[in-house]
Amino acid sequence: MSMLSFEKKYRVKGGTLIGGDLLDFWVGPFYVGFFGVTTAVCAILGTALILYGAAQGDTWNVWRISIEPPPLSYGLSLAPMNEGGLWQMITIFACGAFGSWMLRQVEISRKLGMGLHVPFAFGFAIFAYVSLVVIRPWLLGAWGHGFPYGIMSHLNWVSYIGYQYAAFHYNPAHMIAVTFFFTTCLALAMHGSLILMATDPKRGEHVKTGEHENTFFRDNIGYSIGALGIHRLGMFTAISAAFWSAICMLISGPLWSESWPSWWNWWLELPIWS
Ligand code: 07D
Ligand code: 07D
Repeated sequence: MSMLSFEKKYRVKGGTLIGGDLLDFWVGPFYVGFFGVTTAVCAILGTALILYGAAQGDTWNVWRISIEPPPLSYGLSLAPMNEGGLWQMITIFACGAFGSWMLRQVEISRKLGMGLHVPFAFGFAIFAYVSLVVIRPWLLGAWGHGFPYGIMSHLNWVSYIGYQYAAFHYNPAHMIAVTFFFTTCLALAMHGSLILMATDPKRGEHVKTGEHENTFFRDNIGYSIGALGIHRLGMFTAISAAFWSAICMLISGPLWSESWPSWWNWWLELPIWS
């Protein structure tokens, strides 16, 4: 059965969040829907504005193209196009594209009668992005605190903000986020390798099942989290990584504006040392 004829079984009408069955159809394998259209519109306009901004700049070197946010002096007001207004519009379209993509995932999940785990998880990536370019700049009172849209320039921004707080590694929420990123890699490496060793045997050998997988980990470390459990753990560590990343930036500036190492002075001042 070809994939498309198989998919017909799952091409269920309804489940849309807006517009009834107005755009409730597929183009090839892709579901369109209201939010498919808004994603495409926002993504095309955002990309066109980046290209327009690049045309105003002095390079077509893809690594060096950069669309800068407005200078801090513009505060939270709208800036002229060539002084950060372009960045503001691209940010609006980026938020529109990411938000629409998430809502399209919601519609597809509803059509298939599935949980909303995927859009929920993607929501954490969006939260991390929005915390950097909307919430934190807004809390600090200027859009100029957002990061520039360029491949190398956004790295300079990360480095610059890091050194602004002397040693960003001392930010406690950054520590938690980094730990969750590392744990996610550990969990995915263990899970991916376990599934491959069970289900991708040498030619002529039998595929093993969950019993083998559980037994391997019980023999190895005394405990197997199980088939459902590993996916719950993976989702938890991954969304926690994005969540604590957002928190580590939302507290940098709005809550703590000195160096992060000096935040730890509370530890040195504990009465137990005296
Ligand atoms: C593998 C899924 C595929 C996605 C890819 C990204 C674009 C951008 C834009 C020409 C894992 C496609 C890229 C559409 C083109 C223009 C203007 C996801 C996978 C392949 N970063 N970052 C990269 C973004 C931030 C940081 C690479 C985006 C924050 C560091 C790529 C965002 C901070 C390093 C990129 C974003 C930060 C990178 C590879 C948004 C903290 C690297 C990304 C929207 C989070 C690495 C040259 C990747 C690199 C890198 C894209 C935000 C830090 C260009 C779209 C401000 C330290 N970032 N980034 O594989 O090599 O992600 O940079 O928030 O070292 Mg970044
Ligand atoms: C924001 C991306 C969202 C993406 C979206 C989707 C498209 C479509 C289309 C491919 C959050 C985009 C999709 C465009 C593409 C197609 C077809 C993800 C986002 C919505 N740090 N640090 C982090 C580490 C240092 C600093 C986070 C490690 C230094 C600052 C993470 C180290 C200093 C910021 C992290 C280290 C410093 C961070 C990033 C080690 C610099 C942030 C992950 C080993 C001198 C950022 C919310 C993230 C953050 C961030 C890890 C070092 C500064 C925890 C491992 C000491 C200023 N750092 N860091 O957030 O928290 O992903 O952002 O040294 O802003 Mg750090």
